[in-house]
Amino acid sequence: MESAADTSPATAPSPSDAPQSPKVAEIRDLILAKLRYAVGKNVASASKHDWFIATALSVRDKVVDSWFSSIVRAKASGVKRVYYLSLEFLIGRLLIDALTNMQLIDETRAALAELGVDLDDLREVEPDAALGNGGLGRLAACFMESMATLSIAAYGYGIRYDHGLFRQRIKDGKQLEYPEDWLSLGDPWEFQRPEIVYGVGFGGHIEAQASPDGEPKQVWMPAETVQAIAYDTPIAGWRGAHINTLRLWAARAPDPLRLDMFNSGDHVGALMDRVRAESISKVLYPGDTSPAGQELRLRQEYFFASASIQDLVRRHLSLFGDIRTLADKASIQLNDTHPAIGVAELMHVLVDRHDVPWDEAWTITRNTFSYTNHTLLPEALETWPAPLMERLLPRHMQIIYLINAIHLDRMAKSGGGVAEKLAALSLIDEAHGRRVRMGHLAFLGSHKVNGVSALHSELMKTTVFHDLDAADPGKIVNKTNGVTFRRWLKEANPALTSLLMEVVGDGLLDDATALKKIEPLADDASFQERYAAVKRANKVALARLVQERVGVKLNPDALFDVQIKRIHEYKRQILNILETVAIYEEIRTQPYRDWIPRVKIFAGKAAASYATAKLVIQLANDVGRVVNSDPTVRGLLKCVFLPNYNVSLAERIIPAADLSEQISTAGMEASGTGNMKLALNGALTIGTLDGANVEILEHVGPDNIFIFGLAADEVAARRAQSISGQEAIARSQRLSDALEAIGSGVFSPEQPDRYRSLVDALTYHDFFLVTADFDSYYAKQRDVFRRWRDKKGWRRSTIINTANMGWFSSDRTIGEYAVEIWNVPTTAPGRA
Ligand code: F58
Repeated sequence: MESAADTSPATAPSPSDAPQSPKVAEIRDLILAKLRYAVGKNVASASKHDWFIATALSVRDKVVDSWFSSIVRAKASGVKRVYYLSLEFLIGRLLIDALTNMQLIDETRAALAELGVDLDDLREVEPDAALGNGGLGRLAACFMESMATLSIAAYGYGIRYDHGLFRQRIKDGKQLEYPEDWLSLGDPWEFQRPEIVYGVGFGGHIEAQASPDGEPKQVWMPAETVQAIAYDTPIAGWRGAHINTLRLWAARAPDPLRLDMFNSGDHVGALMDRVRAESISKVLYPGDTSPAGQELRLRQEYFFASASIQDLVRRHLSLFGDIRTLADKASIQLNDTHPAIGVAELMHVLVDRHDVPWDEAWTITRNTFSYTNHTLLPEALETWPAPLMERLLPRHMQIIYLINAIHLDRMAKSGGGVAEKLAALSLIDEAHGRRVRMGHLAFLGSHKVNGVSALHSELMKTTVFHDLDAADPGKIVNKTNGVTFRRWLKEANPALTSLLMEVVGDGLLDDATALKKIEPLADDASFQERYAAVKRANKVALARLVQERVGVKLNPDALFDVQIKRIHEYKRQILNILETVAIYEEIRTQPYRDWIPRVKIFAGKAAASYATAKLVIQLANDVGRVVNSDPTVRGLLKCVFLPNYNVSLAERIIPAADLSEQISTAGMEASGTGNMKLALNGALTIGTLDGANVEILEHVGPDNIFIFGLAADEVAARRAQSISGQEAIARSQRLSDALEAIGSGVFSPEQPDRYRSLVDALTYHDFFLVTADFDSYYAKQRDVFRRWRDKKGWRRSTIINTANMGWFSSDRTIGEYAVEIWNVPTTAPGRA
């Protein structure tokens, strides 16, 4: 980086002759002032990163003005607050987002141009805030934006990880994980609040002390205290009318070092406590295969839940004075079970610190909390070993046991007293060595529990929450996910947005259902042409990026067939790879056929400890290497794996996609949100009847989506019969050839048995029913080809998809949470 030593004044290059709007001049001067006085650079020495910081700080000033007004308004009206607790916020970049929502993008672009700086270059230097893993974290980010847009007085609470989701590199086809370093050059959006700090206790013991009413009072004496320090990031809603706070906690030791140890010469030992404390906010998803890793993860969960609850209780008391009105003035949404320990923490605060009687405390707690479930996968439903929790959080375990005792007693008396039933209802899972079921705790401690698509919410009632639902009917409701159109339409695809706005008008981003107005143009030749031209330009841009990043040249007129998401067996990337292999074989054996040029694009990360998923990444890369370099393929098929999938890469791929792969085993994808982003941007979906695909089908109609495969009930029935793939493989020559090619080393000649384990699993233990769905998937892909050949038909379907995606705006989702779960008022977008 250039040095700041050059102290000549920061002056603008001579202004252009063109008349300037005062706003542009004002922004230019503000950026220059930030560059000089906040960054400490002048024009001559400023790097792109310096310009980015100066520009971010200039828009942040505008955000802050509106932020203060929002806070004052909420205070004056005494409105109920919403607290969104999430271990993940997958925010991505904020510069274009903030400029868009503050309606400053054109002026800032012009101001920077006067200074000889290109806004698009600055966009690229901002690191992604990758404080999340996948859909759950991105949903939290979309929700933060929509809550601000609807002027809900909301706070997001999470952890300020030093290192977000790992950076993925691909070497020799394999995933390698490197630490991600988003904070290395500072974060211009955040405000450190060193004065907002809470102690979070761990370990120790409980003392029963006498209290005036004769009941012994339980007093927790933690052995260790870690400090949680607040960092606030303002989140601007659409048109900047309302701004909310994302408050992330960093962990610090109460003492920076043990001075006695340091002075006695043990310089490393003197820092041990600090290292131990700070490890809590060091990385997102520390590996949890070791006991130490598991303990760290539980410490993360309690750390952020406790700090957040202490903070919101303090706010409530300072605003309203009476802890007993908490549920009227605060709604706490648990984003998955990760913050579920917050239920026990609030009970601890109410009962132990504020002397609220148990029953009343429980009513307040239940009325305050609600819980969103994001998965039915048994292995993803969190449980913690009871001994670990007893050691780390003794008072909370006592509270959990008491909640459980009262709950089971009630269940036994109300007729559910059969032993197996009580075992299923219990907060403690006795079958796997006494573990605390965090989903049960979240369920019991909430007044509403929701799934994230219609199908998922129904399956919650018939599977994992069956008994709890029967005991508390009506508690489970559905809130189908949504995505923010400001980011996923306007910022990601400005050209399409402009075209749509010509028809729909400026209100498109205020009311996404207005998109419906383009439907009558689905057959309009000129509109089709213009839409297709936008798509092609986006594909050219993506092809450039692919060439830069992986050195593969793509034909922008080929069908871009895209699967971008976490790599997981249930998402079945392998099904897509099998079809790629099958077509590869056919292009070679039947070269004369009228093939459609197609590019398979994969991107996604596999959890570092998930060996099978990592092998799938390697297979995609190996298949790509062979197919892309085979001259007999003549460029008719390409297969690329783009490394380091993140929000910013998604913003580049989605606008360029033609086909969206949503091919999970039915019943296993809770909702999906990539499916919504892709359909909105004019990709047609090939998918199973899973998650929100079902609702996308309902909105776009069966002619404009490619549905295949077993439905959720058929999956359950098939699994009950057998999960062997042998029969399906025997029935399908194509499938058996593709498996044979993969298993015998056609794509890994240097190690022919590399994929033997994958092929064996599909053959003998195909839990995700890849083989059962293969033929139907293959046939559906041929329907895709047929539609692609019918250019007008394809374009028509594309337009109909975009036209009908308005319902999938996260503004709609948040509006439903506000009315049916939180009971808070909303305001039309853009009005405070
Ligand atoms: C996702 N879950 C669901 N979990 O898979 C997806 O269907 C849904 O659309 C989305 O939530 C939003 O509701 C998800 O992203 C995780 O990343 C887990 C975090 C904890 C470790 C295991 C993965």
